[in-house]
Amino acid sequence: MADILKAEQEYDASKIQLLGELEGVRKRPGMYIGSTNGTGLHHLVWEIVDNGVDEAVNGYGSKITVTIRKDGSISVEDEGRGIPVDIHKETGLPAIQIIYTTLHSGGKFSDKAYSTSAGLHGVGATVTNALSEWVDVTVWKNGETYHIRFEDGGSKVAVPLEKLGPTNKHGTLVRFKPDPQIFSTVEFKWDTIFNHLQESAFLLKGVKFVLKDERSGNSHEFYYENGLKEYVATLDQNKTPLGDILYFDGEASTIKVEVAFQWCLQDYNENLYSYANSVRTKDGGTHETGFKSAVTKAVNDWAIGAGVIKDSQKLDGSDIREGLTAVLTVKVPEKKLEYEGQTKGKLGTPDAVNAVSAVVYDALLHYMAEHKDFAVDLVAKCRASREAREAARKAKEAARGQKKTSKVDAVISDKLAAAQSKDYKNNELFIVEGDSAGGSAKKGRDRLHQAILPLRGKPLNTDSVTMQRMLQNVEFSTIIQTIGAGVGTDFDIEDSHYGKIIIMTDADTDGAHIQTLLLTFFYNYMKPLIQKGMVYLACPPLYRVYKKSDPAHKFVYCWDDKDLEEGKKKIGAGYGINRYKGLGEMNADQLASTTMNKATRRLVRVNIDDALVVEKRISVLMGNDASLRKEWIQENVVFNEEDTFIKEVEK
Ligand code: 1YM
Repeated sequence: MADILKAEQEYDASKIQLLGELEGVRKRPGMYIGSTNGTGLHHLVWEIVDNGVDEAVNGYGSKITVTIRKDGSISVEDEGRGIPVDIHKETGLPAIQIIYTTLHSGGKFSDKAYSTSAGLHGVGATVTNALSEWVDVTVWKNGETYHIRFEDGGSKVAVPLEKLGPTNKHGTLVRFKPDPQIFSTVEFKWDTIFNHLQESAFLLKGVKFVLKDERSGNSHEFYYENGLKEYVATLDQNKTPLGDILYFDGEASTIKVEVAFQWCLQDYNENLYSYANSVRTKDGGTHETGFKSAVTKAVNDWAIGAGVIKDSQKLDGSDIREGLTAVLTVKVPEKKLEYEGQTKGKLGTPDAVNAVSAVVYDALLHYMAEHKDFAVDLVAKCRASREAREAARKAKEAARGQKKTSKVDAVISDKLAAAQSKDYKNNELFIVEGDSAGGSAKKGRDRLHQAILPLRGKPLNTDSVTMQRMLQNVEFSTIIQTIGAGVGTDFDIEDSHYGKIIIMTDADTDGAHIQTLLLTFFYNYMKPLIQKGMVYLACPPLYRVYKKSDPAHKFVYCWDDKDLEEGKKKIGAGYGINRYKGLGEMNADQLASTTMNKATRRLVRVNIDDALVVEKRISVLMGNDASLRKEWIQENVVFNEEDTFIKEVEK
């Protein structure tokens, strides 16, 4: 055994090509951190935080502190054992130096059973070093304080490992400054780090995460004694729950399973968030399969056993999962960890199916037997979901039938001006605030590919009504029929008659409110449209600057105050300014050329797929504070590259 270890070590040591590896990371940062924009920048932080989290997961230390510094650096501190500082025999270098300057060094220095960073463990420290101006690492270990400093992407050991004196602390402090030559932005975002740490704290109950921002003086602590249960409570904070949050955990075939879930009324989505070894599995996988089949089987078995439904009336999984919020985590030993596809978004480990269902099935069946009132209500809700789904399917079929009778769209609503093309993917649906702007939009549109649906007044707030109520609402039933792809669990994006849904409102608070109400509808009932980035906000200009001597020919449109300053310069002396307060103030040509024409318009793509962010949005946006609302829309809406304007947004 010892010989094998030694042989492996020698093999590894021979592979160490110190500078080559760091340079490789700098040449192709995207391979390691995905991108060099703000998202990539924050990846550097996650890599270091993950190392501290791994330490905590393995039982060493229960507090992780992240501090955003004024000088553009950031530091991460844990209370674990401290990174090893002993001298590595083959190279004569301290272990910490190897850990920070070579890739693949993780395995050799760690015997972690479960690691956070999905097979990348040990690489993170080196990647962060390679992409930083400098990194300072302080280690408290064996009663001694150690320090080492790297500069220039790790290529220089600016201060070799040194002892700074005795201590009774233990842990690791890593402070680094990202290299502005690598990143398009080096500004750390409070919100981005806040959300990430909150998610980590939910997943790792009992570990305290502290975020401090020395730029603003803000600080925040996350500590969730009940972990996943509090995660679900936060996700459901704006909803009406049916029963309590259930929590089950256990271990089967060496896989540790933890799950919390709750059903809510008036929520027509399935909200399943899964993780494997603390890494989000966006595309699900075997653990989700196990969870779904256990829930379906337990609910049906209870209902049939209790005589609430007959054998022939078995409920579909999708009807049972309507309105279900669940957070599922599995810890899979490294040896068994498998992913499907390229992106590690889908767990492939076959044993996870049975491990999860073994933990969930018995526990849920038992819970239902013990809580009969809840069980009865739940089954009633599932049956109502089935009925609603069948009604929605009929509505969709009716819409399909109308399509065949060619004069379709006139039938849907006399307000809709349909697109002529049947090339649906290239068609755009403009949902327009007000009849007068709707009229201009109809005149100015590209009839082949652009359809216009004017809305009168404020749409219904779909957050606070049942699906039945929503379906009775003329505005929304028209939108559903116009899009033609169903609604709720029955929604099928393949059937959408439009590749882009564009919300066009005035640039004022009423307009922002209408946007929010429409987005709430799309989020609640046609979520795939948002997830696939098919929902947009139109951006009408705020000003038109013209030459007083030739207003019809010499003018520019301006979208914000910076544009306005440039516009004034461009037009020169003798300029006048039109300020557009609403879409209705533009004529058809103006509206078309500024807001609808593909070549000249600006669109923002709505990009909301983080559930925690969405719940925050709902409390902010449905509240009464219009300025918070506006701020949120500005922060969380992405300007789409394809549509000429780029604004990066962190999630
Ligand atoms: C703020 C960052 O890196 N903490 C940390 C890292 C490590 C250890 C302890 C550690 C691990 C082991 C033994 C072991 C290590 N990480 C790596 C690698 N905090 C931070 N605290 N002794 C200490 O796993 O056996 C190697 S050691 F490579 F994964 F980065």
